[in-house]
Amino acid sequence: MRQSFELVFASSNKNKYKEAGQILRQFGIRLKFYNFSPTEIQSDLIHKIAIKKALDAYARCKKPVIVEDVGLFVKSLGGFPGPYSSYVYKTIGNRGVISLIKRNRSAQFLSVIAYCDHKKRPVAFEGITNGSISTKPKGGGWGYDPIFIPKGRNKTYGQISDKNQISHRYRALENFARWYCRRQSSGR
Ligand code: ITT
Repeated sequence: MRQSFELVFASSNKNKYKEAGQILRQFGIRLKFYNFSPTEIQSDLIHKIAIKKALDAYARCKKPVIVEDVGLFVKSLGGFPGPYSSYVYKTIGNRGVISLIKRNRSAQFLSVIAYCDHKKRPVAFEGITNGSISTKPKGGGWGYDPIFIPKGRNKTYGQISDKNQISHRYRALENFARWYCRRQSSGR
């Protein structure tokens, strides 16, 4: 019989938790939500931010925990908003991002999942989905979903029903889950 594991997902964003829960269920991992507002460090590296978030989250919840940091990188804006995606979403929002793009609409969503336990040596896993930014917001979803069109599609994340099978989050969590399940099975 397949083993089942339980882990804490620490975030201030329930949408991320819901998607992560659906994705990890396929790998036999159940998630519990831990409401946590990270003090985000100023860094241009999503990996660094995720590692720091994981250490802070473990210090608070004292249980094996995963966190996620995400950046939306627009090529013609030199990678902006990247590590500032959360702030940019809260301030100028989707229409603001669209208004900045004058030429090449290529973009990339990067997710870094970081795991931390009592060893306090966080491990990070990356997932990337390439795509482009739409000319206007379309569909539902949350965050940047209405403006991100994954490569090979002509609809935004907010218009498709299989986001969780192709998203940056899915790819990072798949990498994490393979590592985690192997590690749990080997009893380390
Ligand atoms: P944390 O508390 O976990 O940090 P957050 O919402 O601040 O939650 P991030 O910094 O990781 O999350 O995300 C940066 C921004 O990107 C933020 O505005 C999110 O809403 C948005 N975002 C992240 N993943 C997304 C997705 O799958 N679809 C649409 N927008 C997303």
